[in-house]
Amino acid sequence: MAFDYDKYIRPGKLPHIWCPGCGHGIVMKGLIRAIDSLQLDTKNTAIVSGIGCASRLPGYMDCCTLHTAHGRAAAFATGVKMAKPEMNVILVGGDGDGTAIGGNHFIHACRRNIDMTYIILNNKIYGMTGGQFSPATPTGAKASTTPYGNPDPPFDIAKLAIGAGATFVARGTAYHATQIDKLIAEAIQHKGFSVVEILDDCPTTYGRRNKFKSVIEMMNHLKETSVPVKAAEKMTAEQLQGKVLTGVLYKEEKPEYTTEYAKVIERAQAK
Ligand SMILES: Cc1ncc(C[n+]2csc(CCOP(=O)(O)OP(=O)(O)O)c2C)c(N)n1
Ligand code: SF4
Ligand SMILES: [Mg+2]
Repeated sequence: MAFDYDKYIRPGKLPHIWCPGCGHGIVMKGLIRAIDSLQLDTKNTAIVSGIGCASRLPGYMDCCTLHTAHGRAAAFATGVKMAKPEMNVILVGGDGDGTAIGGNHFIHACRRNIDMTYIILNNKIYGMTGGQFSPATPTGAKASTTPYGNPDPPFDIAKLAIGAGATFVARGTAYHATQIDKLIAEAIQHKGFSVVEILDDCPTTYGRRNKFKSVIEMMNHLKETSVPVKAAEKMTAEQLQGKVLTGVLYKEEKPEYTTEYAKVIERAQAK
């Protein structure tokens, strides 16, 4: 029997705003399958976003949702988790929202190791506002603000998360759609701050400027440039040139923030 996505979608919120060929819908379906596989109670699951095409995702989902200010999803989500530690808290947003205007909130959420899952939809561009370059735009790529090629080096978002202290970091792609739910489900089950970067596509503002002739070409690019971590172990540095690793990239157990904060309250009340 076909999977029933409709039971997680808010009736009346469709059609969605995404362009034909946009990868964001693929990620949303992965998130829905992850929530379903873990049998999360949607009334006890908060999905929080900032601003951008990616950040419109929670609005379609029949969960407890917050569409907040640009770059501030981590701040609002932290408030939700601190007030209701028993809730499942999932953040969704784009590369621009999470690593440009929201970069500060992102690194500090990683550092605190608060038990939430941040799904970053990295299409390497500010899609919603017409294709300005983001901190994830590759060097040399064309954006509306870099018509002669981007001079900046991009962030490796997964490495940034690991460096800032996230205790579970994974990466997938919109091409490998059937792996997205598994990565997200593992991240949600991890006790601590988990980041799942999904490389996806924006054919409208990135693809057209960067000579991708079709969405299929963009999807094939995601396929050809990604290598699962296990396969990478058997490859030489030369073979890995220009490739990105996918799968679970990092995992460790560390004290979780809301649990530690409860101990602080206990100590204060014992005085
Ligand atoms: C304070 C503020 N600054 C700028 C904007 C304009 N703005 C809206 S979305 C966006 C970028 C979104 O890019 P990204 O997070 O990568 O999402 P995408 O649209 O690519 O999915 C910007 C700059 C805004 N809404 N608020
Ligand atoms: S502009 Fe880009 S990111 Fe936004 S909906 Fe269209 S394809 Fe998706
Ligand atoms: Mg983007």
